[in-house]
Amino acid sequence: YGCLFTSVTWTLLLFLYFTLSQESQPFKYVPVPGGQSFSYQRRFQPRFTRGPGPPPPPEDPPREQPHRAPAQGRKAADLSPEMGMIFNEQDQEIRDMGYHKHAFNVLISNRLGYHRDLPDTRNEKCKEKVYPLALPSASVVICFFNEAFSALLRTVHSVLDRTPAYLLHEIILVDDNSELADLKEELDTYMRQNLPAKVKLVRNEKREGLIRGRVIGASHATGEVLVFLDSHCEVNEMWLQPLLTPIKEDRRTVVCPVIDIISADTLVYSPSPIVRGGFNWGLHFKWDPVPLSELRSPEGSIAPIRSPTMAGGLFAMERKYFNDLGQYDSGMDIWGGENLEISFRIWMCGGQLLIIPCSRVGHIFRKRRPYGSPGGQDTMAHNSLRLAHVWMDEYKEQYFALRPELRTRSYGDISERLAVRKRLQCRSFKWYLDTIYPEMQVSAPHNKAQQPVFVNKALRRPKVLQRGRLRNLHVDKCLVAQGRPSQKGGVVVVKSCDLNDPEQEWVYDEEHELILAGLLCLDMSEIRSSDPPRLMKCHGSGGSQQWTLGKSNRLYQVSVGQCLAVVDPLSHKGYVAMAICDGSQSQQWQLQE
Ligand code: LR7
Ligand code: MN
Repeated sequence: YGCLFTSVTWTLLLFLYFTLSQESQPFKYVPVPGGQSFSYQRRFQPRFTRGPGPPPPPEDPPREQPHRAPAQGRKAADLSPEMGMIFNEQDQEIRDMGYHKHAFNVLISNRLGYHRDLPDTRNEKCKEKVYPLALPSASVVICFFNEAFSALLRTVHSVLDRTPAYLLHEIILVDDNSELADLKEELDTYMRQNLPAKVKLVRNEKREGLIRGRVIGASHATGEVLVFLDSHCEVNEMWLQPLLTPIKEDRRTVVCPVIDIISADTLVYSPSPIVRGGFNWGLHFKWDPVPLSELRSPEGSIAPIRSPTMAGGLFAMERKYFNDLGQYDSGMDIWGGENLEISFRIWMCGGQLLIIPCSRVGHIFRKRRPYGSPGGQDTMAHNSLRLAHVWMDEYKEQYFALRPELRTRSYGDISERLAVRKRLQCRSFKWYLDTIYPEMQVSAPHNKAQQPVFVNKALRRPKVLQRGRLRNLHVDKCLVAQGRPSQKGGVVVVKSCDLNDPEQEWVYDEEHELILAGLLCLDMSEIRSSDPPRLMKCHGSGGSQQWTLGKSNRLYQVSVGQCLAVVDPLSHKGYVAMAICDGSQSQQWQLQE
């Protein structure tokens, strides 16, 4: 995997004109930064003097979102880094509320519309593969709770757009009693006016959580195969046939696509490495490298891979087999644990779980989980406890060793699940570990839905594009650390430029990071975009540390959608802040030797 260089174009959007400057958009495979706690602040909007200089930014986009954006024909990888540009307070509101309610950039999601082209991330060899025409039909089940409308609709339309109609029996949307007022009506209207009858909607009278939600969805389905998707996915070219084929060959096969990464900050779609599912003794899912023994088949890198576990959200399974195998544990609440439970059950009770490299589906890896459980319970612990007691035999002690406080915690009635295990004459957990997951060893618990990561990521050093002083042209001063450049969390200010001071030297690299004095990265909190930028440890995953230094000398922050400005050019304090890009003098920067 190298970098993908985008070409210089003028792109016409129905409602936005963007100039794309010549820029490389490197693909990234990095973990989501750890979940931060969130506090919402009303944005402080600094005022700026407006000088002559370059023309103002493009006109405000019309506020009405067209149902069908003209994004077709463009590759998602070609998305302008300025897709999230804030033009006015309304944009600001959509962006900030979007991060608050959904933990990703809803402004960009809305601007993309409900259809877009995606880069075809499959291995070239996949394109030569032929699949049988006669395949079982699919019922796609999508549960959602408070989903961003544009993300939900892009999920639905990507399925309609990229699935042969004869294979798509239906799409079943399960609204898990969402609380967002507009969502209900908006969806009703949209479904009536724009969606075919094969898209159905089931509404839960009360919040059930994604586990019972899927069981409810499945109970309404009539297709031969169930395909589960999260409500913020986009399926890629030829995604379904490679999933249905192994199920047709063996009904006890459960299959997962490769889960590509849709960036929460930029909505850029990029390929995931081929990894497989594992877990640790804290009962958290994790990605593992594929052992060489799995790669020995004649098909090589595109052959299905046996996976000890699944991530949970995206998989296909024969509908009757789903029912025979005991659906899900309906005693599990809201979120968590069901993915390991069904994975253990599949392997231990005579099935197999495969990852299919030629099937690709993108998923928005959000900054954090944007919802809780109704009573604030730790449903992950409750659900994990149930699965440990039903499936893990003596190995549940490994879990209790890490979570001693759960040893005596009640977990409800599991007799129905024990009966499932008995009825299916399932094997022991020891057999599963020995045979399916021999790599398993004791390791530290891992915490959240992680993006797949390339193993050699740490070895990669981003190439330097430019280095020098970062001079504000209006005040003719340079951007420096207010204190020491090595101080994490320190703010930056403008001071007199000193060509001999190494602490004033910035490096701009191909990851679009700005690194001061070879130490820390210029970082902008996505959540509190009213805070000034700070110097933080470089995390290499774009977003809060992704800047574009492009045309018209502006310094644009990708996840905030604004430009760096000197707050009060007449003041000697030299404070800087993010502000709506208006081309004014105080926003003009040059990185020069
Ligand atoms: O109460 C709820 N009701 C719901 O309907 C809570 C959630 N949901 C919906 C929600 O809107 C979404 O569509 O259920 C779906 C999954 O919830 P997410 O997106 O909050 O979950 P996640 O992506 O953070 O977590 C992963 O692990 C979960 C464990 O319970 C589920 O199995 C998710 O489906 C799963 N997602 C994936 O596997 C995508 C790839 C992530 C990785 C790695
Ligand atoms: Mn998800």
